[in-house]
Amino acid sequence: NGHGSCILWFTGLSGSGKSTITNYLEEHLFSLGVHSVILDGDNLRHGLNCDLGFSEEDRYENIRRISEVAKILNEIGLVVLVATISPLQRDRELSRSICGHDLYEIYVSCNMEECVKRDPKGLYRKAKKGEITNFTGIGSPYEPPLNPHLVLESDKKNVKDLVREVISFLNQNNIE
Ligand code: GGZ
Repeated sequence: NGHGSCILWFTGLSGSGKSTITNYLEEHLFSLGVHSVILDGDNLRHGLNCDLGFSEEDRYENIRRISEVAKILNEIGLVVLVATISPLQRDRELSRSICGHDLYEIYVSCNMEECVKRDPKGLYRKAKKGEITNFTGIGSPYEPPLNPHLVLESDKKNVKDLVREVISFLNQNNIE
């Protein structure tokens, strides 16, 4: 697009830190005078995507809708921060084909053990007891991105450092 604003697409396991990172990043960008908007998979599932579950088809539709919204918001000049598990390569390719070259894929990498330890909503516990059947990483696959623009090691670094890494990535690539 003509104004150089981007879509930052954060993918990673539940509990990897996508929401925390995007929230800090939004604040940080605001302090730099850059307006951004967060599209958080978990939040959107209460409204726009409240008819969708976690089957492969529903996740696909979830990603498709989020991509279309991201594209519209980006076209009006906002930096868009997408935080969604988006576990499948195929679905992330779809978002790329909808959003085009303004989309940057950021892999929030966190080992499973750490995610299970954090378990902020007790979902891993439920999944292990069989109360949630298709939980990502337990009964449902997560395919790590093969060629992400940026990897954030959230099991090794704190949120502030990770946000700094995103900002310097944007600066290095002249992205706003
Ligand atoms: C994965 C699930 C599931 C299952 C409920 N699998 O960590 P959270 O709680 O706050 O965020 C997760 C959110 C995942 O929504 P996404 O839209 O990001 O998923 S996807 O991109 O795969 O469509 C998790 C909660 O919903 N949650 N059940 N079975 N996550």
